[in-house]
Amino acid sequence: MSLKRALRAAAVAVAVLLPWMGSPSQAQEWRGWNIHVPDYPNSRGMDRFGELVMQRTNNRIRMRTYHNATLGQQDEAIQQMRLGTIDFANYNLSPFNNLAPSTNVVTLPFIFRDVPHLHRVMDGPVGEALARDLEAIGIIALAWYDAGARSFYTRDRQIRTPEDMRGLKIRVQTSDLWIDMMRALGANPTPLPFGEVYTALQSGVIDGAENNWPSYESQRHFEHARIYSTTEHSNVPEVLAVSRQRWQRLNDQERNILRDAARESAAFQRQLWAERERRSREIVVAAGVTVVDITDRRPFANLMESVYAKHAGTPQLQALVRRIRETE
Ligand code: BDP
Repeated sequence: MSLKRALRAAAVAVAVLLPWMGSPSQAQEWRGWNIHVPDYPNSRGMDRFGELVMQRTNNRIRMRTYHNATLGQQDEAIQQMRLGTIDFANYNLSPFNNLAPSTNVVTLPFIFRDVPHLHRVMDGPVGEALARDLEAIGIIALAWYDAGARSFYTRDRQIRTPEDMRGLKIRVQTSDLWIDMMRALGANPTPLPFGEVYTALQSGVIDGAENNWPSYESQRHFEHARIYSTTEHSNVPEVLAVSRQRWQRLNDQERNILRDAARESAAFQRQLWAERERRSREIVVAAGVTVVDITDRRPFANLMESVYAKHAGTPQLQALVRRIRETE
């Protein structure tokens, strides 16, 4: 090979390899995935995370969050992070149920006693076990976001007892645990992406769905599902995560900056969350939604034994369930 050709080949190799080597001091653009509207607590938490990282790295890591699921629905976005085409995101933990076993434990119905209990669990050893499982599939968990309690909302039927759920077509996230939970209640589970729920409610393809107050309100599901019954059957939390591919190329100082920024953004999100739950409830009530307040949830909880046995039945998962129950 002539010297000229060898030099040209070397130059091409450098041009191709440089972006992959990604030396940490080099400026980087990070794309963030988010499913929610821009003023949602999680969206504002992610924006705060991005601002803090940019400031503290002197704009070496530039972060932009794409709200409103413009980069795709949740299941696709998880795959994209694993492939390294999405760099950071806020995900609900249910879509990980079939991928990372310990996420089943925090999705289980009626597992948390209240919000302070949930925070203590997530900020302790159970949270660490979840983070290890997520890392194994390419997702680095930096902090946990609140997602409140999920309840059923329906087009026509008020839900007071499990008998009221019989035969109802209820939308769920893509997760075997959720499918079995609905079956145990006598309902007919229909997995659908979040972005399709509004139209499915409108057209009557489904009879109802389940979510927290802020999602029910901000996605305008209340326009077609006019009855909200406070079963509060799950408190599955959310993660603020970055892709392992990006993470592996950061130095220690950068990792610390990201961890601190994530922790601060989670404290901010949790504070906004509590306010937004109240406000969303007020908005839908003012819009004429019927709220069915359920005070005795035991008839629902009593039907969940088979779900616990099937989805948290291994010794490891049983140990995590025990840990959660023993957490003060
Ligand atoms: C919302 C979560 C979001 C989920 C959505 C759903 O914040 O991540 O995608 O529920 O039900 O509460 O799909």
